[in-house]
Amino acid sequence: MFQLLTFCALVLCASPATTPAQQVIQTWHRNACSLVVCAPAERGLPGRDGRDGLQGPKGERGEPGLQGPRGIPGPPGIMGPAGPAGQNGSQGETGPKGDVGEMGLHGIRGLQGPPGEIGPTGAKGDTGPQGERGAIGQTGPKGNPGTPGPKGNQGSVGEKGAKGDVGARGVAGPQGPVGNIGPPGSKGDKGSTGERGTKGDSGLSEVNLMKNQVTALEGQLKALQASFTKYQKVATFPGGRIVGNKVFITSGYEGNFDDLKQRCQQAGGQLASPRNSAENTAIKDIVVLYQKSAFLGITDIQTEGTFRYLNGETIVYSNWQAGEPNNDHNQEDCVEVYSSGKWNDKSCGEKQLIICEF
Ligand code: MAN
Ligand code: CA
Repeated sequence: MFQLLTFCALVLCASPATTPAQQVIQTWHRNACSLVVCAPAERGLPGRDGRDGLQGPKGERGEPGLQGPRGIPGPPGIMGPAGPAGQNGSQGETGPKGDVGEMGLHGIRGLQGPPGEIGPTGAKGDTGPQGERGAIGQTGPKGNPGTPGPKGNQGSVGEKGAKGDVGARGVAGPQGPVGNIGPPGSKGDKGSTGERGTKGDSGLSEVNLMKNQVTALEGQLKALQASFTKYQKVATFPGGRIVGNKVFITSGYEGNFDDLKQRCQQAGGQLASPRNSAENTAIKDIVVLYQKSAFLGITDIQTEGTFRYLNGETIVYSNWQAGEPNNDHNQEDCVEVYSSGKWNDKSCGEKQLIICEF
């Protein structure tokens, strides 16, 4: 088989095939393994229908074809030079308000503000603890002498007797009441610790020690009372009187109201200002002793007809002479005490006896 094919190929390839039809023929011959004449035929036998005809003459030129589709645009040309600047356009109208922007970041904390005003005063505090018991009060003043006994009945007329003896001295009056307990003293500072004492006797108990101390204190107190009484006598001689807690005393000086008032104040007291009959009597006694009327610490300078103490308080006691106060000549604002103890309103410019109270 292989040799046959080789043989056939030698025969057929004498001239190359030039048309599709020739190629078909060559192919067919190879397969059928038959002899084919490849040179052109001249007036030979009629060819087989449809397979062996000659190629016809070239046809006339055809009508021009339809225009083809538009080509792809070419690349842009090179940019020309810049033209002159145009004029500014007129200002446009204000645009609409934009939307609210997003919330910004949290700001930095501000500086501390100034201090506030001072607050109102706080409520009153609780009452403090009760103070310690005060020291025992001073001994009261000596009592007034007792009143003399009633006068006896008149006897029958006898013979003229001899001159009688001098009568016995009257009995001293009873001692006055103990004075009021003084106000509690303020607590003293704690003393420094003393040096250690020598060892005491072992015989006395603590109670006995205290008894001895009390006995010693009683003796000291008795001596103090005696001394105090003596000094009271000295202090009130001759123009002084003691009534309760008050001491009325004169120096014998005489002056107008303002003068006397100032002198009593400088001495740490004030012009005598009786608040009851006992005090008024003590003042009267001094007036009698010095035989000179005295000004009281009472006036109606502030309001005519209304008498007040020097501290402005309206008087709580009075002992006016009948017909007084009369504000004689419309210039009597001060008060004088007569030797009777009665009061009269008097011109403050008059000179009177000074009596101060302490
Ligand atoms: C008389 C009376 C008093 C008056 C004095 C003035 O004694 O009229 O009322 O105060 O004179 O010196
Ligand atoms: Ca008068």
